[in-house]
Amino acid sequence: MSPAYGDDSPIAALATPPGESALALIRTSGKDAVDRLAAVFSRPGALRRAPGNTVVYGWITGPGGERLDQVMVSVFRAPRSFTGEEGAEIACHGGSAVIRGVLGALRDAGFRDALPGEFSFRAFMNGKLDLTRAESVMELVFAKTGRSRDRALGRLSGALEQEIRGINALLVQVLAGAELFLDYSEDEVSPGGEDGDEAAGRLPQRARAEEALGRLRTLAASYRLEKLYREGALAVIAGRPNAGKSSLFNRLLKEDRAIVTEIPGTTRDWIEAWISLEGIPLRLVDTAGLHDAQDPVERLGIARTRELLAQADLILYVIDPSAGFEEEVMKRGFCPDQRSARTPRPHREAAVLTMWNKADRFPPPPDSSLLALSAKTGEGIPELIAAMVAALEADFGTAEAGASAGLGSPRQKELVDRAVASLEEALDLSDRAEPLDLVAPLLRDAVNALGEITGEVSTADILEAMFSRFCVGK
Ligand SMILES: Nc1nc2c(ncn2[C@@H]2O[C@H](COP(=O)(O)OP(=O)(O)O)[C@@H](O)[C@H]2O)c(=O)[nH]1
Ligand SMILES: [Mg+2]
Repeated sequence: MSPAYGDDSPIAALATPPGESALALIRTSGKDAVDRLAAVFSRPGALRRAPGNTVVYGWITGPGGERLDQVMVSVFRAPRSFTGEEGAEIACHGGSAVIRGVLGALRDAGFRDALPGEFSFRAFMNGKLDLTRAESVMELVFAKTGRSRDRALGRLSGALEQEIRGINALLVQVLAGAELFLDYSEDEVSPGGEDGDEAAGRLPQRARAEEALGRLRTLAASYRLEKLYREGALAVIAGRPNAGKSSLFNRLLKEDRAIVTEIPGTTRDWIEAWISLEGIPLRLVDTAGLHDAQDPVERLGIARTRELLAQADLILYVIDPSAGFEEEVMKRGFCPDQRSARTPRPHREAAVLTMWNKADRFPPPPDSSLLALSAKTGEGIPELIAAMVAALEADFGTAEAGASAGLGSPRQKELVDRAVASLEEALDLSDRAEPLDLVAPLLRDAVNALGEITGEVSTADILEAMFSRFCVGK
């Protein structure tokens, strides 16, 4: 039978990337993990006696007692460990033969290979982490910028969990009030009697329900911005050949990555790189110039440019004033050629920043509203960066002042949306004086949705689907 989440066998996994490095970390967890490890350790007594949170030096040994590697073992005793179980972390040398050897010895000692996310799964099952914190661990692994990391750390330290639990506490009070009222009216008030419609129309503690709804909506609204920090945005540099797109790409990257020449059509395939735009992870793409190309390779490049433009969150449109359509630009405020970029936007409007490049040699007219810059000298680049940040914030939203809690995964967003919808319907029914026994189940559903976010209410399927997306060793 294949191993499953939730069995309690001792597990082991490499937690660092495979390959050559100074050190590698191999994690173990499970009942009697330290004793088992002692069976393949040069100083079994020292290891068995080691208290929690101490480090023991020694050798991992093979089946014939031969030395496999010199290691440091950190010992953890239940419940004071990441998983809540007994465990040991082996810092060995980071070579593939060493790692294979140590993992082999662990298998001989009765450890099985951990499933993806199984350490976090056990931490959750043992009450060490709620689901929002468990998810933030994976966010931390993938965080691309300092700000992405800070957002994930806020969730790891429980900012989102607390907010969800706070909102849930409000809703539980509202629900309890409604249910009490229902019980009371069943027992004490004769149906259809004088007091019969008391049970209708009035949601006890309505103000609390409204406060909960407001806080849930704030959380839902945080999602796009959080997603921006987590996954980043796509910015595509476009414009006619020779406008200076590759020069701008290199300038923003602070590196000579793309080839720059005075020959039009130099960039044929697109080039991309991730940059941190004041903490926003940005996938920046340099593209082939847009024009009526005859060369088949160039035409394919242009087709790709159009595909990228269709997906972009931000389009940086570079105008070349030396190419002789300054007047048009001046009059209309944008390049006539911009329309030939024919940016199909299936999902949403991408923000377009149009810039006047080569301002070092061709100063823009005084009344021009375009961003003037020089990719060559760097003049105007800080202003461009500020405009890019502003455009993305206008699109994705800015963090509400003081709001530390934000949503960190699509799973959380779906559940908050479900809670908002149920709560809105509950309030609507109560406004229309519908009976409370129609309102109460909706409140209950909102409470359940919030319970699923933290994991208080969850099923094996949901947990498995979630943790199996994690890295092995986490
Ligand atoms: N004077 C000046 N020349 C520039 C500037 N930006 C690019 N160029 C020049 O314009 C030519 C085309 O630049 P490139 O970045 O390859 O343009 P692309 O075809 O749009 O990628 C090169 O000779 C660059 O040195 C600028 O800001 N000022
Ligand atoms: Mg180029």
